[in-house]
Amino acid sequence: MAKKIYFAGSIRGGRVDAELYNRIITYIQRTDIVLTEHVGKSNLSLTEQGRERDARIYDQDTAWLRESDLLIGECTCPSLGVGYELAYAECHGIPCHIFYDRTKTQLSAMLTGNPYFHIHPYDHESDIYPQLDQILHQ
Ligand code: 6IA
Repeated sequence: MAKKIYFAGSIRGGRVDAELYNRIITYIQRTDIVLTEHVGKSNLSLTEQGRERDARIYDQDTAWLRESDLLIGECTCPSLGVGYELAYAECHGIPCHIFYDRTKTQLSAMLTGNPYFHIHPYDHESDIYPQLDQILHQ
């Protein structure tokens, strides 16, 4: 059965990897359901639009997190929101897989130091997809 995947990637933390997110999301969608397809879109509005609108984003995203089977995060570009989502997922027992490009960044010790998280450092984007196959089809 298709899994529900919460894909987490930086939005206000910076959109330098947005195209990579989109490729990962498209790959996952070949077999499974991505609840957060918007994270890979190129035309996202990054500007703050008030606490009320952000409250709707928070409510929707935390509801999706609670119903997801798995969180897959691309964490090369640091993001406070993604860090929060990882901690939220851990609190709700959602398995979390974290990818990051080790040639570009070092991950926070708060992630690599937590044995709850499955950490997948990679050197090339092409390393990501076989690992996704294993995660999604185990
Ligand atoms: O702190 P950041 O903005 O980098 O946090 C990014 C993470 O928070 C992502 O993994 C998203 O799941 C979540 N997130 C942050 N902003 C939004 C958002 N903004 N919409 C949905 N999820 C968000 C509005 C864009 C919308 C018009 C599509």
